[in-house]
Amino acid sequence: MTEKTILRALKGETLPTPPIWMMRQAGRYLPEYRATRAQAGDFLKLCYNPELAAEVTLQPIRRYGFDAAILFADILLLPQALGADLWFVTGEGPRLSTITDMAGVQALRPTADIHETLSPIYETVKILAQELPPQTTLIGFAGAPWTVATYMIAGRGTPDQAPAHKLKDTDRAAFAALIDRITDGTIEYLDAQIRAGAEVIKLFDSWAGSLKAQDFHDFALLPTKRIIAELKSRHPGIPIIAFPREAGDGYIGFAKATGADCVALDNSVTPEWGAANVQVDGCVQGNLASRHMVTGGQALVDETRQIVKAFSGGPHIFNLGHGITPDADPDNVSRMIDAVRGR
Ligand code: 1CP
Repeated sequence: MTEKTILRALKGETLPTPPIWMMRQAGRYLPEYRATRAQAGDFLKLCYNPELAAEVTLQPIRRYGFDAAILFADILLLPQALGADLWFVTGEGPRLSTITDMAGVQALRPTADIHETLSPIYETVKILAQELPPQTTLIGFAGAPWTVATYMIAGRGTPDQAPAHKLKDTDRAAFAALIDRITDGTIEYLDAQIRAGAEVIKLFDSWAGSLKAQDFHDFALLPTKRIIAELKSRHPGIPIIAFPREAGDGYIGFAKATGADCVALDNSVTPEWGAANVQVDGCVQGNLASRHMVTGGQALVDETRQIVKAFSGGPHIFNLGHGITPDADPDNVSRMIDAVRGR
């Protein structure tokens, strides 16, 4: 069998048609997802139910034939496994118990204990490794340490990550200790996902854009580099996609500096800029604005074709610049895929 298209792109091959998947491809815009979530009871029960989590992972593969499936889970399960309380408020989002000082960091559970909480996630990966079509790549993931820390410190999503910046700037030792604990946990969590059958790993640093200069280097770049080095030493050749969202100039050289095989671009940069500044170093992923999945029309087709064209000179995996939103029209996803595949 020829190698899966996503894996070929991640090795640096320029393909005539870019492989495609979509951030949050299993999610609330799909009626079949909403039905399975209702069956599970709530979002966290869905994450920890291997059969149902595998089912929602497979739904967008059945409906659209994406080239990759992403494990259905959440970046906030690791904080929970490290001892944080976690719950989801319907219509609002996640809530966690907060960490505000070194005592809070020291009260976290030992890294080796995370598997007690996370073992159902590895079961989901095992089911998917069995059930996915042979051409579909299975992506495992975690949040990057800075992004996970912003939720563990604030106890919720924040527009400017102010509580995390405050801890970083007023109690650097506690903040750095927290980043280290998350980094250690992330390595073990992803190692277990790979052993269960994940073929690619993606690190989501959704809030990387709020770190500047030295902070970006210390808390976005270095922890990512440590995770990648450790995973690659345990699993030689495992491909890794880094997503330092809204990093701006921080995107330049990020793959080389961290050892990532691919850098995912958000839509604050143009594909032409991405091709000239990031794709020169290897594979890129991205970067259609998710609003086109809501608004559709000719703009969706034109923008999709422009992105495919801009990245056609090198390795590229087509994706959105961020996750698809619950108000998206499932038919617009089909239109995007048709435009990518030249239909
Ligand atoms: O109500 C619901 O059904 C929950 C909505 C939802 C979903 C579908 C959440 C809550 N998480 C998820 C799944 C999820 N989250 C996946 C599964 C795979 C897929 O892509 O289909 C992945 C990869 C994530 C990653 C994730 N969770 C990130 C990083 C990517 C990003 O979007 O920036 C972040 C920041 C989270 C936290 C989170 N989980 C859920 C929400 C609403 C949020 C954001 C909260 C906030 O910042 O306010």
